[in-house]
Amino acid sequence: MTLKAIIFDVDGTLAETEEAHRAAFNEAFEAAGLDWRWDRDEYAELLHVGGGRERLRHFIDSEMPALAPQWDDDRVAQLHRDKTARYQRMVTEDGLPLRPGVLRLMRDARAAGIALAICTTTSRSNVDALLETGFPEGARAWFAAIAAGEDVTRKKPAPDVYEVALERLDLPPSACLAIEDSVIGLEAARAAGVPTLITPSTYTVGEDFDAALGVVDNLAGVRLDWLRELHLRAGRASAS
Ligand code: XBP
Ligand code: MG
Repeated sequence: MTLKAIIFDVDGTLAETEEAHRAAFNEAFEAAGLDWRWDRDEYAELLHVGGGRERLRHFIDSEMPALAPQWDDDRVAQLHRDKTARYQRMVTEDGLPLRPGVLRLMRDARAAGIALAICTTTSRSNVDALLETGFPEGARAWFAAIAAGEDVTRKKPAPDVYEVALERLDLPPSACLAIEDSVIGLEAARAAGVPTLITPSTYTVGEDFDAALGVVDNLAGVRLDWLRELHLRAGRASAS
């Protein structure tokens, strides 16, 4: 089937956002008078839980179960809201550069009539913050569909957020290609039937991407013709 849409993951794929997320978590912990601090190694482990609120819940339940009764879901959500505000301030005030090749590939796809979509476990407001700072003005209109964390109850690796994006695009999964940076993103896209190219981020390099269509260091060298060919081959392979 012809390639009709490219679905981009956000965190780790459009930009190396996770250090800002980690810093925002640690700032929120400090502001709340908590002595929790996540270092890089611990955060790399925690990233296997998709969604910051879910990640916090998992951390409390697994690392400090004795405290869990004091941390109901509302309290976790409140702490996560503060983290989100801090993250957005970092993105809008400091800016976060897009990864190499992202903008060019998007422009080439648009020029070729291929739709763009976004599929992420982070919040819609975090996506907007990145769209407003890292992208040219008006880039929000480039995307035929945006599916974010609040659109689903089950986050990646569940396929739900991809299913929402496909519904909004009104396309079958075989007409799309996902670009992800992580194994949980790959699992989510594949579970929704979307062939996936991986561009590992600093946090996910070294994960097992055997199930991906391909793995590239970044999108700088990725040409649209090559992507179309990759997608076509995936279609032929699944038909045979
Ligand atoms: C990666 C995630 C997100 C971010 C933090 O999202 O799992 O949870 O780590 O964002 P993506 P929130 O699907 O874009 O790779 O704290 O807003 O959840
Ligand atoms: Mg990601």
